[in-house]
Amino acid sequence: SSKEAQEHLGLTKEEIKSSFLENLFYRIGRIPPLASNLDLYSALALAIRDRAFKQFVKSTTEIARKNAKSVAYFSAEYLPGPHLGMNLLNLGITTETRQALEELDIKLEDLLEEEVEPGLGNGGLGRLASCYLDAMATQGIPSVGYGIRYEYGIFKQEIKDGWQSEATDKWLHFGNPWEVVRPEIAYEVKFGGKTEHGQDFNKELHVEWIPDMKLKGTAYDTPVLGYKGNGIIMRLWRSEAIESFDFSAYNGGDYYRAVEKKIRSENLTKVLYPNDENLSGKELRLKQQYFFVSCSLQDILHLHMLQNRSLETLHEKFTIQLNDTHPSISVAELMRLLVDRHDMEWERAWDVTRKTFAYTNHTLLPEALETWPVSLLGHILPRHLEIIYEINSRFLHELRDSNFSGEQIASMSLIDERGEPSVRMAHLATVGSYKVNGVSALHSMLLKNQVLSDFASLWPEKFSNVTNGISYRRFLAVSNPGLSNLITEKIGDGWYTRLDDLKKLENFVEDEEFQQKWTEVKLENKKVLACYIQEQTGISVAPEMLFDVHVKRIHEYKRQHLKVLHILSLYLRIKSGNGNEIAPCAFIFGGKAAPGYFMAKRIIRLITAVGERVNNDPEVNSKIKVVFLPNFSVKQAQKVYPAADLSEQVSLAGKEASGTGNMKFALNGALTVGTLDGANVEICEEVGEENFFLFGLTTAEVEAVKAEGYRPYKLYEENARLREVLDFLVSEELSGGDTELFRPIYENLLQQDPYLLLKDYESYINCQDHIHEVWRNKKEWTKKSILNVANMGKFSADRSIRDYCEEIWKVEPVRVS
Ligand code: 26Y
Repeated sequence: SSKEAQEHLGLTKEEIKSSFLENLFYRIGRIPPLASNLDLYSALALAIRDRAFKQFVKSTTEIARKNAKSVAYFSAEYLPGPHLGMNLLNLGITTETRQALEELDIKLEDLLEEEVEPGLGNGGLGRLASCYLDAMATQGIPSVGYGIRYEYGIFKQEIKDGWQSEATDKWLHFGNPWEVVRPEIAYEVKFGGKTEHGQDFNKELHVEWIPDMKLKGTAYDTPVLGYKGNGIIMRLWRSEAIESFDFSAYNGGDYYRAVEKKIRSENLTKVLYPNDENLSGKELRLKQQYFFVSCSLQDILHLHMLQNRSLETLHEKFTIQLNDTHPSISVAELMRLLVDRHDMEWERAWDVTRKTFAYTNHTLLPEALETWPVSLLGHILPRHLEIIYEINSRFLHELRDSNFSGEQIASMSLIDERGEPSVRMAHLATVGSYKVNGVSALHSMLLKNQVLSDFASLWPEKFSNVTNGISYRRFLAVSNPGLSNLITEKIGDGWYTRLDDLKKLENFVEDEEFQQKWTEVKLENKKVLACYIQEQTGISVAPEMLFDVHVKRIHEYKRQHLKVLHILSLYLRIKSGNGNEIAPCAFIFGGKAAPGYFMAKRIIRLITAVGERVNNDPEVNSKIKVVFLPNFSVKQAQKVYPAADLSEQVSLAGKEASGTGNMKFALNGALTVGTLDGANVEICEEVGEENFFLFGLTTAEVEAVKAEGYRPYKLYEENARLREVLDFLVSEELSGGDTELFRPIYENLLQQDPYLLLKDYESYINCQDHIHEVWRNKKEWTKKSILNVANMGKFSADRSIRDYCEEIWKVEPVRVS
């Protein structure tokens, strides 16, 4: 019976030990003396995965019994990070497992190091999706995370001669103990061909889509545990050929052609696109989006019909959250499934569709708003293009009846007719959803008043904000045990489920013994990171230095190069003998550049060049060090945040939708230097301006500067010290002779400077001088650090998920023990 099966899944030390050994023997085929760390890790992971599935089965049984409303989170990206440590925490068996392994002379920490993380996303958006699965599971929200099982995730970044180079991410190479394949859960997906409009036997109009290619998506499930209780799954689709082998071709003797079809089908989910800004007209990318959306929607309709009689109540049992526009073809696909496959009338279907989807926007950057050329979309998805035109024609009709001008109507249309006609996916998502939200207060305001302002005036109640949040169980409890234990000693462990509890730390801010321990923990974490840096880059940094950290995707709008200008200014100051005020500091960078993003790759080269110069100059290298940590990932991030003193959040105001790294740093006691952008605004509000280093223009000031006609060259001429720094960029000294190396950056800053580095320069440098002053007063710094952590309660993903549940989804938790 299932009860018996689950009795093997106990949580005592003895039970964990015996099932670990069983898994090692029966599933890995090894005994401890002959096993590698990878074997041991795999056996432990399998033992833990079984326990995670047990929680999932319990939760699902209860949800089914109640026929409760569920959330389907649609995301083309996930960045779950390593599973093992989190699952142990969530099952409450970290100590028991450590002891069980110790009795076998195995160190848990060694096994944790073995795990290869699934890099199935680019950055913030993918990581957010994973934080939300964690929070939904914790709160017992009936939910599934749907996505794509990329065989190769985000590329592995290596630094060669100072440049980024990309290698494939073979994350499945040694197998994946966390997933279970479900060959019986598979759906057919069609592409290309044509449509035929005719009448069915009842003389009803009927559309038939005759594709020229079909494949199937198979489900791969990974359990995601909540803290001490519920379990949900992340269901990722892998593309496969419908027949694994083309028998007619094979029998005809053409073995090669028989296999070719299989290979072509499997290509679809082969690799994640490593871009996080524009990706114009990539056919395979559109196919990926449609593929996962179609599988997921078919799965949802199937699950709905198991328990309900009609698809007309779909929106009462499911709500689907679109993580940006990447899954927004869903709107047309659900219409197709309801109208063409399930014979629902257009109006009914449209009503159900608009009550089912909600859309989260993650960017205001015009170049990042997705559009698909009409010709491409019609070629790959002919029926969907017809449906989009039908939705659009009805929508524009509605607008004509309201008081919109012709110009407004053209700008709201789902089709952009200005150049090559293309479909505006954000408009499709907005029209097809019952709610649209941004990801921070500032971003939601700008979304409503600028990017989608006409839609907001048409449907004001449709727009809302849900400020992003993070999994602090991962980014504090698991990754920073030193600080976690210190916090728990003082205020108990209630903060594991109620982050607001951290507020109690304010009572101890003047407690000198506590302050002392606080700095000791940070120093310990810095020693660990210093070792890791040494190992990874060969650069030695002293743990006593101020660790000034800038980790995130490399983008001009995020302004890593503003940080570089600051470093160069310090370098020149030290060289000219004016460096006494500068506290010893290590500048630590990390982040990937999209492989085709010229400027971003130059910026990486610039950082490594500055590093070579600075780190090898005995006149400066006792004062400053510059490190570029290759291959930033969730796993690496968990080593970095706990050791940071200063968090760099320096995007141009109005450009960073939210940021979530900013939250992870502050939660680990780093102080932030930042602009009034994204969630920085709210972090600053929570921790207090006196505990946050603000600089730079506001969004309104940025707009004013641009409206006036910004001329960066003028600033270059006026500010001698800035000029010295910029000229150093193209000096032989920095580039080792190749003065053309950084000229593109130099020219860009002097001619256009689209992200106003020169405008914010003075304010940034002054702010950094102030930071060094505060840093020298250790007690002052420590108090600010404690107050930052104490006021991070708002930024818990648990709170974000509660907001989504209450204001958007109207979904209730279903809890199990
Ligand atoms: C269309 C394709 C090229 C594409 C792929 C990935 C476009 C965008 C992306 C990823 C965007 C992303 O990561 N956005 C970030 O989302 C975070 C979570 O809301 C925000 O905190 C962060 O400010 C935003 O840049």
